[in-house]
Amino acid sequence: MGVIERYKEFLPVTEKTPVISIEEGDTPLIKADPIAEIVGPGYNVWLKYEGLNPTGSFKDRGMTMAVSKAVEEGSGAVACASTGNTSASAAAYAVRAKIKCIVVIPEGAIALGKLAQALIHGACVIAVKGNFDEALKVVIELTDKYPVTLVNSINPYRIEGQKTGSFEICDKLGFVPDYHVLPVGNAGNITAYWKGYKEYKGAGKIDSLPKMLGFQAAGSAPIVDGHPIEDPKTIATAIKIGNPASWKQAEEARDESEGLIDKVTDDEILEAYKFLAGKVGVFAEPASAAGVAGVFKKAREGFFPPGDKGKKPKNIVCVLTGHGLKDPDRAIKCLESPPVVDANLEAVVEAAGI
Ligand code: AN7
Repeated sequence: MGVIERYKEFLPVTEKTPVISIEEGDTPLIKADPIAEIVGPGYNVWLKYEGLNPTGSFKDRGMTMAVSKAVEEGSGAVACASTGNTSASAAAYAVRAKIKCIVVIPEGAIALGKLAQALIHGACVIAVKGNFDEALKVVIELTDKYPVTLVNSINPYRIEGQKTGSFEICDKLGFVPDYHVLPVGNAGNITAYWKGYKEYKGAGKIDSLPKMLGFQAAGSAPIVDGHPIEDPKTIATAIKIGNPASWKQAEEARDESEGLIDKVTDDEILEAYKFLAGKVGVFAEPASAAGVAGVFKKAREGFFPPGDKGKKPKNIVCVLTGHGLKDPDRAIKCLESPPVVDANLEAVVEAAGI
């Protein structure tokens, strides 16, 4: 069962809405003690592993809604600009809906796995000589002028679907986390999670709200720096976005929740990326590691008040937005190549250091 079926009472769907689903959602919430140890005593850290969605990222939660509503409204085509994951998701859901999918990507700037996905699902993939922000501008114009539905997160149904992530966290934990941590790119997801928590509270399902902690990459941190970034830079290509569409909503989530939006350097992102894979056993893409890098940074700064002995631990949930296999080049680039030895026992034993 996908997120529409499971959470339809909270979603703008009716009996008539055709549900286009690939069984998204219901992703694991993994306890990450090695991260909690760094935060300090009295804390639990949980990883919402969105990389285990059908196309390997959180985008599927929003795409099931956006594509279902597009089909309900009679649309025959969807389009998006993308740093990669949105395009992979849109392409797959368009296949399920039997409609056309147009994907506009910044040339040479999306991770290999994501490009492979959009292509193999048969989307019409167009690379433009520009960055994500420029690609989005073109797609907005395209969908304004032609009968094609925009499925970037400006589409309100995307936010509706993505808010189900909050519901799952509360349902699985049985309580509300104290801190909700996530990377911020175009700022749709922080908007969606905050909406989800508020609606669950409004419905009486939970009785408190988390503080929202968002993290941008230092070279593309428009919200933190307070102005659009014309030429954003970061190895975390998913969040290489200089002028987020949901900027205002992200600030609202930050302020209403008494949280923060901060930035982390590429070195900090890579450190968290390797820590997740090497110490926790969970492989997430670099952008996803930005949230965890933020937790490390804030822990170093003494942001998290020390837990009280004997009291209930505080809980931090980090959303790992995309699977590590999306960007295999990055993993290989930031590590040493394996040694090549002769194909005999001695050589392998020696190389293994047994
Ligand atoms: C892994 O695919 O914008 O702040 O075009 O792929 O909601 O934009 C991706 C964004 C975080 C940021 N982590 O989320 C796209 C795109 C991963 C992502 C983000 C993205 P938003």
